[in-house]
Amino acid sequence: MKFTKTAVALSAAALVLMSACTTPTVTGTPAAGASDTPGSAAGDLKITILPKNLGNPYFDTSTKGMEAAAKEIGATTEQVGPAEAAADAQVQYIETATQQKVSAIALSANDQTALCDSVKAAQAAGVKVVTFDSDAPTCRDLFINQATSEGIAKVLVEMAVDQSGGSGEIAILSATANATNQNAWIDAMKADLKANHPDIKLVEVAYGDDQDQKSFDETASLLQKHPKLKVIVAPTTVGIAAAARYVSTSDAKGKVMVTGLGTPNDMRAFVKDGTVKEFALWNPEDLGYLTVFAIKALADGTITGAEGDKFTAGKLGAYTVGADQTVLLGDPYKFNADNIDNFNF
Ligand code: RAM
Repeated sequence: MKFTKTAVALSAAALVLMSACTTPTVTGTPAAGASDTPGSAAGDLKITILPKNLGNPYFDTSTKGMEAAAKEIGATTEQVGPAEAAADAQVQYIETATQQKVSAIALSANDQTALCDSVKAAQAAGVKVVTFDSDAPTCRDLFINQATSEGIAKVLVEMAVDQSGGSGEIAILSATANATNQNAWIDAMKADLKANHPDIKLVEVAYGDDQDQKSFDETASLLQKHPKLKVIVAPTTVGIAAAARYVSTSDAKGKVMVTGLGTPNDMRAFVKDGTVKEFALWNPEDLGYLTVFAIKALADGTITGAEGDKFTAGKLGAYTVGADQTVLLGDPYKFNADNIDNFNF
């Protein structure tokens, strides 16, 4: 399986990813073949990486994959971004990248549509805009999707069903209220619950805004408001870690299970102490790596974004563009006490 092989192979280097920065910063790989016009040859390829927020280990890991791919193909990357996940805070970075005439922006969008004016201005200036992780479907050139919304929702619901015993109250602790990715996953979860699990009641969707403290406080509030709660599902790496930390030292430990999408390194202690039975994710490093190879293919004309277009993404192998200019990384993967020590990211 692509995910497993790669994740294990990457394990040696991954602990360095856990360092966090709290203020907007710029990081990057050294310039290769500098040019001040948008380039198409790999040597001219300049990529601005714009995650939802900085200081989030998930994006530290996807950026690491982008930098590795950029090094392989001789492209240049620069990571910029806001400290807090908000669409308006991302606009200025898109505008700056446009003025700098970079070749492409790799964007995890904090809102489906709010970034589209600045995205369209970037495109008009010759900049390719490729979303990864969280989409802006009406304006980007290509979306690199970690897994289908239905696939992610199915795994989240399966874990909630298993950990609740198939009935009773569950709550969702999400990221920001406008996040394209979490909202798509939550909609698909609601449909799955309604169709297949009528005995499970989703009592609340709370928003921790991908901030540790807010997610921690929202967890306390969910537990207080819903004394019969059985499972908190947090489809965000920031939210699940904060929820598990709160529950692990509260009376709810052992009564309310925490699950969702997390990184193995964030969740390891909570799996070992029994707060978390099982959670899921894909490999964010692979997502970043694939994104840069897709950008290269778009920039050099190997693909246009049309369904059926094919390109090769280095060590990950061959990919085909699907419907709606989307490239799919693969399926989510479940982590539990039996396998978590095989992963280090
Ligand atoms: C957080 C972000 C990101 C999401 C992961 C699961 O890091 O919200 O967009 O994909 O969680």
